[in-house]
Amino acid sequence: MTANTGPDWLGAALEEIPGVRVVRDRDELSTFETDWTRRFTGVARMACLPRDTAGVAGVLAFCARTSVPVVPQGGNTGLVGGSVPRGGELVLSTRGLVALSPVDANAAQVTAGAGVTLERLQQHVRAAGFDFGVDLAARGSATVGGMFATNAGGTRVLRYGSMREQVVGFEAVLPNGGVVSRLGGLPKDNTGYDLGSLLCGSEGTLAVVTRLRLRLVPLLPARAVALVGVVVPADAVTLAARLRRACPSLESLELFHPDGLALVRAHSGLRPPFARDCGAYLVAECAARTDPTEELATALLECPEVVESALATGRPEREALWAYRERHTESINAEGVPVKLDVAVPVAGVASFLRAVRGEVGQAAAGARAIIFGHLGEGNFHVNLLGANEHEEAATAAVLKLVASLGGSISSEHGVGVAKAAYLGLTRSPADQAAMRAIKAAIDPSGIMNPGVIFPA
Ligand code: FAD
Ligand code: 2HG
Ligand code: ZN
Repeated sequence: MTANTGPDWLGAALEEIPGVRVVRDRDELSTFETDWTRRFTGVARMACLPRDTAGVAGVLAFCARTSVPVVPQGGNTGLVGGSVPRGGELVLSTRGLVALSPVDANAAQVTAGAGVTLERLQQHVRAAGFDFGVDLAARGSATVGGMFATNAGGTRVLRYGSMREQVVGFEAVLPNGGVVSRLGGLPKDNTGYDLGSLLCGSEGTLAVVTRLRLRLVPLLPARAVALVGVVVPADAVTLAARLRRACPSLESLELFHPDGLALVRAHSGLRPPFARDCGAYLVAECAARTDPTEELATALLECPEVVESALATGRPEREALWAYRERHTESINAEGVPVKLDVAVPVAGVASFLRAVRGEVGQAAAGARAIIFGHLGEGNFHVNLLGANEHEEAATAAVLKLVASLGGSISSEHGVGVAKAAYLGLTRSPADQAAMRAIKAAIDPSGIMNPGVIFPA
């Protein structure tokens, strides 16, 4: 391989690795340098796109030998700044790893390259009569590798769990170039440490995942969606608990507030869902082999918290109701560059959290707007702050401390990235952090993998 000399020694060396495309052009590089929110941006030294596992191994082995820091990147839809360079790293894009095996119908599994988008995976497995257990609005760009690396959640966790629960095997390249492959699809395999579980949620700080063996779920053809208005957010919490008990086919329970609805409407032109305004809104989706509309409608009839409701069974009508919830992220982005906080509290603390959080933001950052929505089923809320200006850090600290005081999580489904690294100590003890750092040092001794992510630089 090319000697470590000359101005372009890195690019020249990477280009010698079969199947690796190197990007040096500044215009093309800029597409790898800024995150989806526009909050996180940095200059990449260059980018490379391997087309197979051997290519990834060649790149990582060379970078470890020459101490070149690497930022793995999938669809670049991550919301915590972990997928873009901070300054001078090599971006290793997985977009070339797009192989997709035929669906193994007997095992209800499929093997997907890390760069396969969620949408492509969904189309592929649905054509074979299966479905994938995780769904999220960034499906057109988010890759399965990125979803694994962040242990993505989304709108179906209530029924199927997060990304970790969908993975029966993985292939990954360690920073020394070693390839770990456990793609046999064995639902039971207790041979030593569960490295896949460790890599899931490691945000590119330990390895580059190259392929995943994924568990599939039945494709449920009959669906019903309800959009419900309630008087106060606490009513949505009670209502959610009732629906969980009453509807065995329940798949999603999502929450949003009137300020978020107004923002979505302003940016999308959608009509108001109801004639009168409500204090909070809940989206509930049921899915089954036979039509679950009656199950959902009957359950709602028995819930005194419901003041407004709309029910949809056909796909376009269901999508129209979901749009009020799913279009929050893009509408917030259209308004400005938000501070994104992705937190969770135990079910018992949800009502207290929703009562207190706006007050905390108001005290820390007068005039800031807090748009709060999310996955009520898991107590997972997205607190998006607009207009916090010079008080962004104070408002972030106030919300995360509130979450910690309620026994919650400061990073529920998006990851720590660089955005939350400074706050790790709020919910992870010194012993816990020391164990995580020891793992990082053992697997990535030269510290080339996504430096600054999870652990402060
Ligand atoms: P990237 O953004 O490219 O990377 C994310 C992290 O993973 C980075 O740290 C990166 O270094 C690392 N990484 C990426 N690929 C690999 C790999 N192959 N090996 C090792 N490390 C890797 N998230 C949710 O959990 N639930 C939601 O409901 C949800 N909805 C969203 C809606 C919108 C509109 C948007 C923009 C984002 C949403 N997200 C959601 C966040 C985002 O889509 C997820 O975090 C997703 O998992 C990121 O996938 P990606 O391919 O874009 O990864
Ligand atoms: C969602 O649930 C995503 O829609 C994005 O996790 C959340 O924009 C956000 O803060
Ligand atoms: Zn979410």
